[in-house]
Amino acid sequence: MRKYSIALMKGDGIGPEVSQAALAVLDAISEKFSLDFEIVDAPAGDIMLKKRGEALPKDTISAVRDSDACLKGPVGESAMDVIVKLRQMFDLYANIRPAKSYPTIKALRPDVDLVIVRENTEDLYRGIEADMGDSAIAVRVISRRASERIAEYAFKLAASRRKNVVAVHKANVMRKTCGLFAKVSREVSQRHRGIAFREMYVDACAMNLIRNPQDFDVILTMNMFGDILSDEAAQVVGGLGLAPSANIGDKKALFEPVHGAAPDIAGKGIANPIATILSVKMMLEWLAFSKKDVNCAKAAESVERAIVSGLKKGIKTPELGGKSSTEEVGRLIAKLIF
Ligand code: GGG
Repeated sequence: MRKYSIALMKGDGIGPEVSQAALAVLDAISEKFSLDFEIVDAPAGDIMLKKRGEALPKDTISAVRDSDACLKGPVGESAMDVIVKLRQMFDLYANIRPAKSYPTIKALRPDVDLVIVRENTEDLYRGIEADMGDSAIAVRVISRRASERIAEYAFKLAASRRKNVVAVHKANVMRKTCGLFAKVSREVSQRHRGIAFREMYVDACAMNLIRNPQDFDVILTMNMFGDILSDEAAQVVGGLGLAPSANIGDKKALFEPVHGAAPDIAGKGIANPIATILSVKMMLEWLAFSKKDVNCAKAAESVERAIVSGLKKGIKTPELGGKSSTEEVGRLIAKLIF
């Protein structure tokens, strides 16, 4: 039986509830696919800031460093000190955010299947900001190295999908930063002649995600545009409650729902755990690839199968029109794992 150590960061707000539901699914996977997951608590977020004065304590960083993979719930106001810092610390340069239509879910179209590949380590999210008299300024960092490796990631991913990449930028206005990203994307596209490539300004992309979402396969973009477009893409296919993500580096990876801590519904038992459960699926896919573990690949397929089957049975939280609680969705999806 292969054993994996998973650093679990439950996070703030609805984080503990959705994480608990995902753990129920992970337990079922463990049993059905002979996989042993050792869950290591790795607390972080507003809750730790309040308790210990730091949102990302050193022992949590060590737990992430020593783990095979990290599963993270949403954090509240300390996102910059937790997730943005972890991405930079562990060089998790590729933020992968799929948006897919699922049966029985009200979406703009039933045939959306796209992935946003977002550069995850630089841009305005590098956090270089300063007060300047009555103004405040921010520095936007876009490097050739980071642009090239994320573009390579996007083209390689597209090769396993519908072979179509759209690079999203705003190079008509941000000539230097977006200009470099666009130029490097173009250069990388020349190395992948079998993949269709086009460019789109971010404002047009925002519109086309509503107008023709089914036309997108892989969207390649920078950090902040990717953050914004991925919330929009999630809504196109039914909402943030269904949106998972992966933060992938060469050696390490962290998986988390796209959504935030949603303090307004925390503790009510109505948060949708599917985004976190789909993040577990992405974690299993990454373990399958990085550890060459066929059982993890089979387990990943079973998670999506169980979710689809659950949705068809009406296992849904209230925002999707269902009556199930967070705990029920986790428990019932876990029962459908085979
Ligand atoms: N709008 C969804 C949300 O609040 N996501 C959490 C968040 O802001 N994470 C920071 C990031 O992904 O860069």
